[in-house]
Amino acid sequence: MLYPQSNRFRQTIDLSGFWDFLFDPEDQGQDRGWSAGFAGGRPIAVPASWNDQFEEGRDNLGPAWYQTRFHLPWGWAERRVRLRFGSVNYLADVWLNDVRLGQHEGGHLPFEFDVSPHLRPEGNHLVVRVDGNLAPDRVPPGRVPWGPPDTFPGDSKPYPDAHFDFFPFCGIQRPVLLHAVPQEAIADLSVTTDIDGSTGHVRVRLDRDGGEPATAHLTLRGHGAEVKAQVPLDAETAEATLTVPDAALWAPGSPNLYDLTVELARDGAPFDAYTLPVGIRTVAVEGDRLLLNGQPVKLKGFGRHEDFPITGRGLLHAVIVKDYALLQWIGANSFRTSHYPYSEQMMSLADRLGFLVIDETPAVGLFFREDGLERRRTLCRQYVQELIARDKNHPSVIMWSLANEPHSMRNEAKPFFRELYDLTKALDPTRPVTVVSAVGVAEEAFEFCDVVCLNRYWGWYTHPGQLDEACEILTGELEALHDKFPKPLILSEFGADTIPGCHAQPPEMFSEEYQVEFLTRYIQVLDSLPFVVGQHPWNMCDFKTSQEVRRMGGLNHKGVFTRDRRPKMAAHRLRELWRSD
Ligand code: BDP
Repeated sequence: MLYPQSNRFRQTIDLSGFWDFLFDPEDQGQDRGWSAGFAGGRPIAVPASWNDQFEEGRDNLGPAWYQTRFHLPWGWAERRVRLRFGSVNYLADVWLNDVRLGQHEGGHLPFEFDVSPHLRPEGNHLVVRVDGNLAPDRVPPGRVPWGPPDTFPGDSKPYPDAHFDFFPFCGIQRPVLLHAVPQEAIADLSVTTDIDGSTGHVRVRLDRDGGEPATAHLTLRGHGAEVKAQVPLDAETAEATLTVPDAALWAPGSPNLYDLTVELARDGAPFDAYTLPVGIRTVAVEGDRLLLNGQPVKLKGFGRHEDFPITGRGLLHAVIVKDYALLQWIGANSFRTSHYPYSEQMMSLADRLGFLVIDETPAVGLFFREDGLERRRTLCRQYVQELIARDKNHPSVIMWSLANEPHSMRNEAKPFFRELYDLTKALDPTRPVTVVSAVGVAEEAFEFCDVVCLNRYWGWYTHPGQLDEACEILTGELEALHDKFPKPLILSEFGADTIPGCHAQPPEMFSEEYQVEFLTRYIQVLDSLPFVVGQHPWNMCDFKTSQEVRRMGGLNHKGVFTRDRRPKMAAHRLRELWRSD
């Protein structure tokens, strides 16, 4: 799925701004004809979560209604026009000029409609109903009936009752774009790269709308090279390989990108073009090593969240820039998109700035009881397909994560993940696949996953304040895990809640000193085990959660930066540790 762009043949406009908004407490909006437009709405910012924009919005998960009006720009009459939503959490129903366009389930992944037949030159009326409610058969789930074995010891019901540890922000959280493309457009490009000595190979698959004879002209430019290929088209798909001698490879520290331009032409007259940044690199697992461009690589970075005051999970370009600046400052080379796909803007900058990304689906808090299992399976399959369609061309994406901390203790979990793993590999055989687990050696999905990702909190939720014991258990456990699954291992979460400004000597829980000690001791263990190829403390920044007794001030305080991105002592410590090697 190509991100919309503007060029000689394409044009994109962003419908961001102030829309009208209304909660629908009785869920009667549709009966009242709101899909054709409603009166009495209040202004709301799009994109942004709605929860922190008004007093009564925070714990209200909808349904709610959005509307906006727009005129078509000059010259769009002959074009095909698509309407694209970057992320609507959770369930979106969309109408244009009172014509129902469709529904999309699942926040964090884009969806679009061909709206050409429904457009008027002026006075178009776009209406969206958004339902952010939590339910056991949604993914991620919520309002899950209480009880073991699907709840971890120590769990208590949060409010709102999410089955995951971050606030269930709702609304239109990423841009809504209108984009005009030619009638016979380039529909998709899929790029994979390979390296042979110093030569790079860029394989391109082209999908297009319409199968009339035409020619595709491909040009790869950058780093002093200009490589061209010409492919006659007589079907809807075509493939070509571009060979780049002395390729400038993509890697953290040298995020070399080429521009691939694909132009379609007939009888010498071009009628569509698209330019995609391409990074030439390989990623592979060999024994218990993770290889980037054939060289062992170790990940240093964080699990994160898209989370910021007022805007919630809404796209904020400045926060993205700031976060990358902090990641660079601290010496990180990677992050995981815990616990859902991040914005396309975040992903493009990862390509540009050279970060390695573990790209995670929205499957967090999965449980495997019968109620709703089939629907959760269908949704997980959909998310894998949508995520790979969206992110397959990013060189920064080095691994797919199918889920975070599924409650894998039931027999149903293993075949569930086997199916998802096989689907992922069929869609993208080039990248390793993982499941981020909290159940250690009991995680049966590790048998077939390419990389073992484990989250651990010894010294926090268990063995509080006892870091000697914590590190002893951790070491033994990681070794046992490696004996059972001799694969690369990433400690994908470890951390301690820390109240900024709280100090204690000797260190004790919640103090900045304890977080420093905790992360330092864990990292010593991880650095001593050669099969550990990644260390991702939890979390980069403090982030908002539902209310519960463990979450003081409505925040998870495991950030090494505060929610407004100020360093705690641990940030300085990590910087010393990570920048010295
Ligand atoms: C892990 C979860 C993460 C939580 C973290 C914590 O993967 O989402 O925020 O624990 O408790 O279990 O801080």
